[in-house]
Amino acid sequence: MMSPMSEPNPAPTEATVPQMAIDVVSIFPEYLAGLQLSLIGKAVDRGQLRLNVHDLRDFTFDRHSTVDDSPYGGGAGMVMKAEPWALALEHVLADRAGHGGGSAKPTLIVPSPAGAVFDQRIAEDLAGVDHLVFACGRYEGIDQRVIDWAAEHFELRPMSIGDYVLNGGEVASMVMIEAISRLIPGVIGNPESLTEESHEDGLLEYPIYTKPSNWRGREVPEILLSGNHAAIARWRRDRRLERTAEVRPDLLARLADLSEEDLTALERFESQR
Ligand code: 6GU
Repeated sequence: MMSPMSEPNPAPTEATVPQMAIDVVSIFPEYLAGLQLSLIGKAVDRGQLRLNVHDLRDFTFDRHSTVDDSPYGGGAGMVMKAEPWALALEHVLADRAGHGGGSAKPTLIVPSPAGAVFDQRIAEDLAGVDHLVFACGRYEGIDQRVIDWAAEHFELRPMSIGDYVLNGGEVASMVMIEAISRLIPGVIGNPESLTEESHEDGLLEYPIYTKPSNWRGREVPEILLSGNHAAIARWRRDRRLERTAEVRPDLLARLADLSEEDLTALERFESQR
């Protein structure tokens, strides 16, 4: 299993070429320990993913391992100093060269509420990249000059996970790593469950049920017990349209390819409201 610190992963149990390398730099590397669990940890064990978490304080040389200082121009809070970040990112670049590297620049994701909003389309895009680096800032953010410097060595992607404020980039990075890594072929068990899920085609998922068919007096919708696969597929499509219209009308507005049947179903839901 991955060490939460800067140690490389142990040798994979099977000889596999990693499909992606992920580096995370943080002052709280222990935060990222959760990535060892479940499917992501297994992919690391199988050698499909190379995952290294680095402690930013390993790249400081003063007695207090200082990573922050007060902002020029004044203002509240602290700013992360440029030099530890430059040294950490240079370490990641050198490490990449040691692993044969790719020809393209690695992608540097800087989690920040000021970034573009991460979504399923971006996750799919990033799942095709061979090396992702996450720079988890804390405090008010990172000195802009090291971000500008990094743009010369990395494909820079400032990313937000939504319109709210977190204390740092660690949790946001874990969200993005989970969303991205499960799209890498072979990392998640069942590829069909990838195509049949919310957001994959812009609609929310239909409601699902399992045994018993009567639970505390509540029946499973009868059509699901009918064995009529075409009718079940239509029912599920209708429930997806209904749910999306109800909860996320913004998603429906973006869909161009709704069928005649879909539009009729939507009109029916609309007239019932
Ligand atoms: Cl990526 N980072 C922080 N600190 N706050 C956020 C965020 C990221 N996305 C939304 N809020």
